[in-house]
Amino acid sequence: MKKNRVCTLLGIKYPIIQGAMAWISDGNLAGHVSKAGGLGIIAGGGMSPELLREEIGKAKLITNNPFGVNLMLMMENIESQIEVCIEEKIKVVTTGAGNPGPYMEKMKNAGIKVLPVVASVALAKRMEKIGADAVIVEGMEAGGHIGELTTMAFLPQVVEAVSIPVIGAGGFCSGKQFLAGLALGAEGIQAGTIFLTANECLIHDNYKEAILKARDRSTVVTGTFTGHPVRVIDNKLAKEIVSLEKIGAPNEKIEELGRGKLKLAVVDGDVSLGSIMAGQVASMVNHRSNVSDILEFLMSDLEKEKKALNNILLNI
Ligand code: TUI
Repeated sequence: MKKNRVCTLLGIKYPIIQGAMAWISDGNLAGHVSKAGGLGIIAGGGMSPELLREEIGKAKLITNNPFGVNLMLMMENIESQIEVCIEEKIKVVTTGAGNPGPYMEKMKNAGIKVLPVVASVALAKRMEKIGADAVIVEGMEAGGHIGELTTMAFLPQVVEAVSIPVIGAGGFCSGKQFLAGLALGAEGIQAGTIFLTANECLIHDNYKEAILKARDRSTVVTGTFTGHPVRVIDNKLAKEIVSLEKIGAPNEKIEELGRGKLKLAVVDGDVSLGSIMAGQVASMVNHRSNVSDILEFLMSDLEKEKKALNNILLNI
């Protein structure tokens, strides 16, 4: 049987990528995910090149397995971040919030596998044309900065449109969802929210408690009107932003209110006035565990659901 293309491409055991989470996925979390057989990703967004190098160093102390770095394309220090990735011989870069076209050749020449997050079928096709190794298709079930389409509708459209491997993101946190992603044509998944309560995830405990307490309708999308939709757990800050949006307050005022608020929740543990970014599956994350247990759970739950689905299919 042919090996899974995502595992072969990335040199990993399980086709599971830990989604980059700004202020959250550091060298420690990424190192442990890669050590356990997935692909850990250090979120470069908001980091200085020096800090990025430091976090890469931490991950290297944890594992010799490959791990990746996520680059947010609107960062002004993007060029120096790419230099750090090249110097540190990073194997995989994922990109978010834009078009990595201008940097593609440089990264490919350095032997980096480039996996852009795409927000449309057109961008996915363009990425394939300019040499992307795979694309990450993120539905709006995801946490943080999101696009407009759902995983269910968007993922199979990209799968039809490109020949490179497609990785599904947004809404993945169990064997059933993993299996559904594979059924839609994904060859791997990216999951972020499921790692928020991992013991190796070094965020403030209040943030973890907010995830553990979350229910099915606990997340809301702020910033729809400013053109920067962000999914967060509903709290005082989210309500303030949404009410400003409803009265048509100027974009600058709304963006100003949101500035620095992710750090406030992640580092200071202010879960009332901070931004608790999380996906819709936050309600399914109900306990704390080690990263390796999370990966083992996803793989064994997938196996269980494969069998259950086989039985269902026999009767239809
Ligand atoms: O980037 C993310 N998720 C994020 S970034 C982040 S940090 C942040 N902090 C405060 C406010 C906003 C963000 C938190 N979560 N996901 C990847 C992603 N990329 N989602 C959507 C896109 C995207 C959007 C447009 C990808 C490409 C794109 O291309 C535009 C074009 O050129 O067509």
